Amino acid sequence: MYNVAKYFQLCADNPCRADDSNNFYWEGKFDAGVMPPQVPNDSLSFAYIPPGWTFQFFEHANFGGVTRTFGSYDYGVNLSFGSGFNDWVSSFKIRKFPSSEMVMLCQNNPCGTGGKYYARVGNWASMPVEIGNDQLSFVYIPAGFVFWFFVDGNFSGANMQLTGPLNVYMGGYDNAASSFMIYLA
Ligand SMILES: [Ca+2]
Ligand SMILES: [Ca+2]
Ligand SMILES: [Ca+2]
Repeated sequence: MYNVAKYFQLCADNPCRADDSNNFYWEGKFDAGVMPPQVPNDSLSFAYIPPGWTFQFFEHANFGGVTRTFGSYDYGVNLSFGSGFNDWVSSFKIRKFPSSEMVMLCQNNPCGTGGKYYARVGNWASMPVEIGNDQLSFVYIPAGFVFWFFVDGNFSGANMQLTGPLNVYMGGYDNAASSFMIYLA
């Protein structure tokens, strides 16, 4: 058993098998275009993500199809796969947070007068209340972060991926964003 908090643990069963026969352990950056033998294609049911790291998983091999990203800068994340994602993952990427910086979203441009929201990594199917739907006007994206926004909710409609470091005036997409994802480049 690798009961060490710094290792990723990916399990084909949830809860993970106590004898580790179907568990995969990993430390460090990793691009897995196909699943490891311990956790075959479309079998992943649980992931432990150590603090300071992110886990981005994909519907198809070689980083294709629908994707989501989870992880925290500050604490480990126990991720039980459900709601359509159980026994579904076919490839993944592991990334280390480049810094403690966060993506800053602003309701107004300039930022000072309206709502602000700070985010590191994750999947926002609708906009945080601090910003509101169709009100995003400015984003600061630190180096290493990718901000992917959509003009409709639940990650649909016209969309754009922006890689930091970047200060973004939303331009033609001012007051248009309705959902977004943040992952690490
Ligand atoms: Ca499974
Ligand atoms: Ca799949
Ligand atoms: Ca606005």
